[in-house]
Amino acid sequence: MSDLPQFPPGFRFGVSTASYQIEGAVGEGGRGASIWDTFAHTAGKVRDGQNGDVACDHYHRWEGDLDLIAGLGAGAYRFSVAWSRVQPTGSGPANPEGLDFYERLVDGLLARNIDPLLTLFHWDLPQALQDLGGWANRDTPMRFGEYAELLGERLGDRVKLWITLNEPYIHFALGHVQGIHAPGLQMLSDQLPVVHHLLLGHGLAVSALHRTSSSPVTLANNYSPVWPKSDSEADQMAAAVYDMVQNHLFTAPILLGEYPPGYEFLTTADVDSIVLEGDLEVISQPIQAMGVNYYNPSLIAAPPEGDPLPFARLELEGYPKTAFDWPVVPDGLRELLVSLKERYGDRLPPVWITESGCSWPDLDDQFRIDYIAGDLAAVRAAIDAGVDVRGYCTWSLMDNFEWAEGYHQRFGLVHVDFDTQVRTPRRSYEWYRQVCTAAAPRPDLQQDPTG
Ligand code: GBH
Repeated sequence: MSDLPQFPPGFRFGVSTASYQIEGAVGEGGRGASIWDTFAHTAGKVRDGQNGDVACDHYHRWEGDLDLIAGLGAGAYRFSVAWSRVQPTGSGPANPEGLDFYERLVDGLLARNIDPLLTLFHWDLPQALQDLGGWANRDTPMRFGEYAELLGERLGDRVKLWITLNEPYIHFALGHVQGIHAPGLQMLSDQLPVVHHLLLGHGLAVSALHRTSSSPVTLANNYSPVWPKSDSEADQMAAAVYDMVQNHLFTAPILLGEYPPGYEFLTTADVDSIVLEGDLEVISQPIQAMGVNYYNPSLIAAPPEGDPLPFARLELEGYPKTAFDWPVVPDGLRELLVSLKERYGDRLPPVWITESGCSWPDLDDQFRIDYIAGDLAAVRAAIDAGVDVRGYCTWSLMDNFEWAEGYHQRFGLVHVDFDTQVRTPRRSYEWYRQVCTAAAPRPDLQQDPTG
C-alpha cells in the first residue's frame, strides 16, 4: 500500500455496475421488456446465445451485494436503474414495485454509509420506445425527461450524484452504427438524430433533476486518447474525425453549447431540421461534475478505400493485453484528463472517474491490482497537473453480463459462479479494500453542490 499515491481529502473510492448486466429477474416486479432483452434473445447477437435473464440475480441478492460493497469500505456505489422497471413501456405513471426496489437499494446504501450514484440510462431502453423509433424519435428525450422527474421526485433527497446517460457515444456507435449492441442498427447516414436526441434527453433530465434534487448532476462519457497511426495527412485527418466523434460530440454541446466542428457529416439532411432552436440551451445547462469512463487509447488510420466510415481503428501493439485483448495504457487516463482540461478549461466541472477496469478471470488477480494501481497513479498525476478529480469508481463490483461477450469476460473484484450465484472476492477485492479504507474521511457531497 505504501507505494499508493495520496488523494485529496474527500476523494471517494467506489465500484460501478449497471442494471441489465447484474439484475436478472427480467419478468418480475412489473418490469417491461428492454431493447437488451430483445437483442440478447435474437440468435447470433450475443456470444453463445447468452442473455441477462438471470445475470447475477442481483434483484434477489441485492442485500448481500450491498454487504460486499460495505465490506470494501467503499464510499460510493454507482448503479443504474432499469427504465422499464420504473415505466414498463417507457411512459406514463410509475410502476410502484420498480421505484420501491431502487428505494430499498438507495436506503440500503445510505444505511451502510455508501453514497448512491445513480445512472438513469445504461443502454436498456424500454422496447416499447424502440418500437416507436427509439432515440431516432424526438419523443424519446421527452419521455426520458419525465422518467428523470419520477426518479428525482422519489429519490432526489437521497441520491448523491445523478448520471443521466452512460456512454452515449458507445450506445450510438455500437448500437446504432456497428449494430453489435442493442438495438442492433447499422445506420450509415442520418446518424445525427440519434446523437442529438441523446443529448436532448440528457438536457431534459438535467432540468428535471435540478427541479427535484439539490445533488450534482452529470453524465458518464467514454473517452479515449486518439493516437494517429502516422504523420501522414490522411492518418492525421482520420484521427481528427475520430477524436471529434468519440471525445467531443457528446461533450462540446454540453460544456460549450455547440457541436464540434465537422459534425455535419453525420447527416445528409438539413441540420436545422434536427437541431431545433433552443435545443442547445437545454443541452448545455450547467452540470456539476463530468463523469469519465476510461478503458484505452485508440490507434486511428485513414480508412481503406471505399469504406463507409471516415476512419479505421487499428490494434494497439506493444502493451500488455487484458483477457478481452484490450491494451493496458494507464497513462492514457492522465493524457485524456489533461487534454479535457486543456480543451474545456474552466468549463470542465469537477471530474469523477465513473468507470475503469479490466477483464481478468483469475481469483489471484495481480493483473487487476496492477491495472487499478496504474489508474490511481494516472489520476494522481492528472490532479498534480491541475485537473480537479473527485472520485474513482472501478468497473466492476462483480463479474456480470458483458454485453455482446455474454459471461465470457470477467471484470469483477468479486468472482461470480453463474451456475450457483456464489460470490467469491478476488485478491483485488482485498487490495482495493485497503485503498478504500485508507482514504481520508469524506464530507457530505450534498453540502458541497460543486461536486
Ligand atoms: C463500458 O463500456 C460499459 O459502460 C460497461 O457497461 C461495460 O461492461 C464496460 O465498459 C466493459 O466493457 O478494441 O481494444 O480498442 C466500454 C466501452 C468500447 C471501451 C470498446 C473499450 C475498445 C477496446 N468500450 N473499447 S479496443
